[in-house]
Amino acid sequence: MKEHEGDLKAAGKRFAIVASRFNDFLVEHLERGAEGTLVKLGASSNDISLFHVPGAFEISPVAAWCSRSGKFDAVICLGAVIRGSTPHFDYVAGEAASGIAQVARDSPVPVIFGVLTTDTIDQAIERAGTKAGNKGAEAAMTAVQMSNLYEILRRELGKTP
Ligand code: INI
Repeated sequence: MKEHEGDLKAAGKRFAIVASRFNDFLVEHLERGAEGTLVKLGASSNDISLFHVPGAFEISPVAAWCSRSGKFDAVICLGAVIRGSTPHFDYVAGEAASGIAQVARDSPVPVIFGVLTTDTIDQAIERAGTKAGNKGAEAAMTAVQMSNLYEILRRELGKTP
């Protein structure tokens, strides 16, 4: 059996981070977690571009643009949607998730979901670098692994359909 898996080497790769300003006291930690992880895995800071959008609802169109630009090997989407602070949580969180999933399916490069969707601010804080790790750092690891898997897929199977 031939087994294929992307490794965690980021040297020479270019990354776009699309991050929302809403709840930026949390999202900034995700940004730092993502950038730190990419650099730790070998990426150069000069090869990381950060695009800010107002809220999680606005992430997917910008992620789509980045993903089709040919300038990045992966796109990392970061944000925080908290149920406690909005009656339209379900719309914002749902659209962020389904919008990003749609972009990922149509994209020639991996598009990674690093958006926190939690019931409370405390749960979000836990996932932004305290008790439950840093979702931005996890998203960055996933981006590196997937970009290397896409490289294998291109080599083995040709261009994306
Ligand atoms: N955007 C977020 O990223 N997180 C939230 O928790 C949030 N709340 O609470 O409403 C939120 N709303 C703004 C939304 O993403 C759009 O920016 C806005 O609706 C304009 O399109």
